Amino acid sequence: MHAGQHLDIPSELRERLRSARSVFVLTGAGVSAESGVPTFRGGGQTGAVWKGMPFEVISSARMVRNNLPELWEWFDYRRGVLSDCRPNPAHETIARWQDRFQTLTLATQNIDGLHDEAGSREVLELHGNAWRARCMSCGGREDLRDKRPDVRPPVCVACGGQMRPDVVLFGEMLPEEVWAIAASRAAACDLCFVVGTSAIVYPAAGLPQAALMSGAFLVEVNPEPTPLSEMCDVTLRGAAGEILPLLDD
Ligand code: BJW
Ligand code: ZN
Repeated sequence: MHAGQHLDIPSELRERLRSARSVFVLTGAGVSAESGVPTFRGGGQTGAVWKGMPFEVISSARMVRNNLPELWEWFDYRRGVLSDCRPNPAHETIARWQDRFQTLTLATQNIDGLHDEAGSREVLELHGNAWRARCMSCGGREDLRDKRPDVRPPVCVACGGQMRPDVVLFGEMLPEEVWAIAASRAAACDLCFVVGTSAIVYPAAGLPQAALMSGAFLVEVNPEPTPLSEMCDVTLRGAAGEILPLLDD
């Protein structure tokens, strides 16, 4: 029996879903857990250590400077895992919400591209995308599916420069424009969902707090409590792929 099937959706949330005009959704690794993508900090399968290095070490700005080949090895491995993963009912429900609400903003910390694959448009990818490379000389971006997998680091077609994974590592700034849109939409929404994130990595974890401060109704979907749980109007404990479809009934 699935946890979500026993879950009662509070009537106030049903009412908010009916009346909401601007909905903001922040997702994290947990939304892709049921697709088989490992999370970082728990919740089933985790990918927190690789070759004896915690991911905070390997996924850090320092690795770009000190060991770019190993950083590529890590991300090539991760894409290998991702290539077998497909969107789950949580991604699909969020994609349907584009047609349900007047404004739907989806900001994700995930780099797996699964929201896009589920049909979400204009996904705000706060931490980049594992399927893209970025030139360290000219800033040009390329899809890795179009590049030779045996040349590492990949070489930029525009300028011949070395490329790096187009992801935001610890100690790096988030893409400025993506962040600006996410921050302003969070502050303008009336209903905010926080789905499958441990909510400890900043600045992303500040978005639901910005929504709350602007008067939004805050809903968390996560099997485990997080630092945000106490601030939420509703916490739905369970797997995103089971709970989110219940909100469409
Ligand atoms: C389910 C489920 C199911 C399971 N259904 N749910 C303030 C204090 C101290 C430090 C900082 C600070 N502000 C900023 C920092 C530094 C740092 C930071 O936040 N550190 C914290 C750990 C404290 N932030 C940064 O460095 C950021 N940049 C920045 O701040 O720039 C300014 C600056 C520049 C220079 C110097 C200082 C500041 C950048 C952060 C980039 C994060 N990048 C990563 C790696 C990306 C590449 C890669 O994939 O390798 O992004 S870290 C990793 O964590 C990844 C994730 O996007 C991110 C968030 O993790 P997420 O998604 O929440 O996953 P988990 O695994 O933590 O949680 C999964 C959840 O799902 C759990 O809650 C489960 O219960 C749940 N779950 N199954 C629903 N079926
Ligand atoms: Zn270039």
